[in-house]
Amino acid sequence: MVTIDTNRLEETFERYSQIGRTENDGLHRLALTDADREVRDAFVTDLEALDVDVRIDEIGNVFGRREGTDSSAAPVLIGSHLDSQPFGGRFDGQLGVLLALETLRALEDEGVDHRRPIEIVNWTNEEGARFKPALMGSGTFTGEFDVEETLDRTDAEGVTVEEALEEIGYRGNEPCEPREEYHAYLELHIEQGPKLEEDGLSVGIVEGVYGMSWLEATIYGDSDHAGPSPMHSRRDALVAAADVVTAVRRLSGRVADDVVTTVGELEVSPGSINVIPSAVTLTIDVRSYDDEVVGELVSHAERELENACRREGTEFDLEEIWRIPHTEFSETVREVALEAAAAVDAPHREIVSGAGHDASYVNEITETGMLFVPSVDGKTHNEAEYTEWEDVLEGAKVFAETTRRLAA
Ligand code: HGY
Ligand code: MN
Ligand code: MN
Repeated sequence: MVTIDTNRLEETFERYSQIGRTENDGLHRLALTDADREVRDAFVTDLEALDVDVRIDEIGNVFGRREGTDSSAAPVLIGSHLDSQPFGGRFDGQLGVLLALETLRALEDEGVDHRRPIEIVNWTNEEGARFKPALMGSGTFTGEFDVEETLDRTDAEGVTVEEALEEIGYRGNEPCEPREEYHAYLELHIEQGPKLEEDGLSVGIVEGVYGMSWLEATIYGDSDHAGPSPMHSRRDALVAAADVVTAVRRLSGRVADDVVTTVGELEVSPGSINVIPSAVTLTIDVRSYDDEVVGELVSHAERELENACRREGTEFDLEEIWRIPHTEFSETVREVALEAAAAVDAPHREIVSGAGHDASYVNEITETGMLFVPSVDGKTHNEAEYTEWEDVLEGAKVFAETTRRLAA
């Protein structure tokens, strides 16, 4: 077994949580901002203190390598992401990186020999909040996204990923691709849902992740004066958009039981109190464990746009900005995790993830698994996001033991 130093883990978690901390104890640490630079610096410093070989790739993924007794063996990769949502929580992503760091520290303390090298990673821009799409670092590393296209992606201000990486000093020299085969990848993450808490369990062994699609629609109306312009002849882009928002909400519960739909962004132009909106841009996020259902949802969303625009006399254009099929994680890694959870006597169950994770793309290149710990009230992407510390410690024990077994 590997012994977790709970005081050290707590100190490190609190120290990282100060970086980009909001006044309500959440995190505002968008990818490639100054706060992200600061937390990356802390991470690199902690890795160097561990005498771990640090390397940074051309889109800023940060790796650390702890050699095993057989340096020719395929390494085990562990980690998650340090970027956050705007006004997100302290546990989403950060917990997974810090439990991986604590695992390396504990192995070092106890002088535990492991055959395989172990690599730790902080993936660039998992959230897709500032730069779309999500899972940008892992998706580029595994060949899902082209490096040049990733570097050219822009945020709402028109800043490119490349400029932002240069700005914070994390445009590394290493190519953004695997240097060798990995033996396995393991990521611990908060559940971001209510199931583990409802079951009174500390650890989830994740079977897979929903498929999802991100759409961006712009509806075009006609700006006119809020006063004299007759109601019957108006072409109000926001009225059509409002129809679409409620219609998208009604899609959940239709098509399949597990369907979830969200309109998270909506931008009105010109945005003046006495001008009829001429254009509205909105995003649509639809998910299901069944990839065919995700495809049907995209068609339903397009039809809702057509209906709303026919009623209001507006036009629209629609772009799918991201699609990822559902993920089924490796049976082998799940078996090792189940044995580890039993060995450390952590109460656990298998579970499916509605939230996207870097592990979905890493699953394309190596045997991959995930562990969950509970989210209080299922709350997440919210400053109130919280996980009880005893659950963190149960998760840490299972994570460290699973890592040790995979690297044996
Ligand atoms: O969108 C997601 O599920 C993840 O939080 N990026
Ligand atoms: Mn996350
Ligand atoms: Mn997230």
